[in-house]
Amino acid sequence: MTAIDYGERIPNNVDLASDRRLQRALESWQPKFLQWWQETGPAFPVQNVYLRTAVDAGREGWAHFDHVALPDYRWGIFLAERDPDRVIGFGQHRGEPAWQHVPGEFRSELRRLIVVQGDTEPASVEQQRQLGATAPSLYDLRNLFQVNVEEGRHLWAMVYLLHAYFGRDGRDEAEALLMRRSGDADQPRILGAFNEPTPDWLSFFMFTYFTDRDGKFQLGTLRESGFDPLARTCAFMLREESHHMFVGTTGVDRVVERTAQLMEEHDTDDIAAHGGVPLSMLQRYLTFHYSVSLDLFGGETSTNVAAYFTAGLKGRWAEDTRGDDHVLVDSAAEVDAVVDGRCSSIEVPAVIGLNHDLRNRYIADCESGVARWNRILAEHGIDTPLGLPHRAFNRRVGAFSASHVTPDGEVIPEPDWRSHEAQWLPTAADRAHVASLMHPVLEPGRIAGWLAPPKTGINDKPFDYEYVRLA
Ligand code: BYC
Repeated sequence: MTAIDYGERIPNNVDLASDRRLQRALESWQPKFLQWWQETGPAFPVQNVYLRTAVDAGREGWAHFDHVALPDYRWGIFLAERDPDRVIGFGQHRGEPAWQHVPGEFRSELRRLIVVQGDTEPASVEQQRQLGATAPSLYDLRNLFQVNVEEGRHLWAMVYLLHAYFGRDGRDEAEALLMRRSGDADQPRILGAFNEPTPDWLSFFMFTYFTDRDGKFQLGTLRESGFDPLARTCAFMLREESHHMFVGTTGVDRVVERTAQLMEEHDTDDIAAHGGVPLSMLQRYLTFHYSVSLDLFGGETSTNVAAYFTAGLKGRWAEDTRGDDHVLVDSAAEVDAVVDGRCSSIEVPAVIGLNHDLRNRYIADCESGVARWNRILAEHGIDTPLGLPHRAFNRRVGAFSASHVTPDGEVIPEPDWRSHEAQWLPTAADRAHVASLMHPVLEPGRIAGWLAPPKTGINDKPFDYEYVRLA
């Protein structure tokens, strides 16, 4: 294993220096990346930020914290350690040595998976570009920038694979990753949720809870890949990703906490006038972000996912804990479907239903978040809990996309659904209220009035630490 060399123009632990052609190709992509970062990355000017930088791909002491000027952040290529004995864990090649090169017959599928994964990373940076200007504290501003630089690094992770293993096509795809833009009418990002705006910090916390969590689960399936460089890249990305989950989980925690405090203090549900986010509004934001994130798992039945699994390219979440044959040729599974006008399920070959399998794991994880937010509410004596809507609600992709389904899972005519939409999904008035709360609070130790301060700081620093030095 090569240690991470920060003496190189592109820090890496893949011994880039030994492959001059690849190094040159990546060095010519680097200024285009920096230009993209300049144009679409964080717009809020700061002097420097207390950031975590990866210094080792091993388990212990892998990160280093220091104040860094954002343009000087060292984006690099870090793969988790290689296990020379690793074998493919699923599909028709189960038991064969993991591939160190791209098998010719799976080239386009593998490239597609890497491109889709890669496309989400810059998209999220673009979506969050303007948030710095309304940060509720220096602590939060620092976390935003940390998430942004790491999503930028995750783009590097995918671009490395494209350049190193896919020749000319890979280099073209790497260029295209810098050309598409979140929300652009002509060149949008590939997946739906990555074209939705993230205009305020409540959306940011919901995004990092629900949408980054899709990232956790998708990366978990790619970590199982028979293509070893992809598996190793994703293993390392997942380590960074856990901080993004933390930002979402504790971000929503803190909004819920503050909402509950204001409800108690003023003895009313209607805390909008007191500078808080009312529970009903929180519920609508939660419902929106959850439902668009469910779409990110693709259709309930998919021949794409069957092909990925059978080929050994994309496994299941926690593949090695599954008590079946890991090939699934003769297995069946129940997946969600609309049957006779109702939300129900149908039996399909298991390989066709693997998006559903992954979505189920994701839903269980999301339920744990809701349970923790409800515990916070209960601690304040509030017994109107938050909840996840039915999985069929507000779907644009898959079995339910043609139906209009209530948050309770009832299929209803479209006009009825439309007449209730404002109860279920964020309204223009909700967005205007949340926007009205977004005033920057940028003195160390201070916090905006619509969320509680964090329980602990970053890397053992106190909350009032100067996490960001302003320009
Ligand atoms: N929007 O066969 P189907 C992250 C397309 S997030 C638009 O049902 P499949 C992160 C689909 O591409 C994780 N299009 O689906 C989070 C297909 O098009 P083609 C990102 C969609 O292929 C926060 C067609 O519809 N990683 O890391 O089985 C911040 C039929 O689809 C959508 C991955 O997604 C949609 N929502 O599964 C930063 C992993 N859904 O091929 C980062 C890699 C489907 O017919 N990607 N379509 O033209 C995949 O595994 C699969 O591409 C998907 C879709 C799971 C996305």
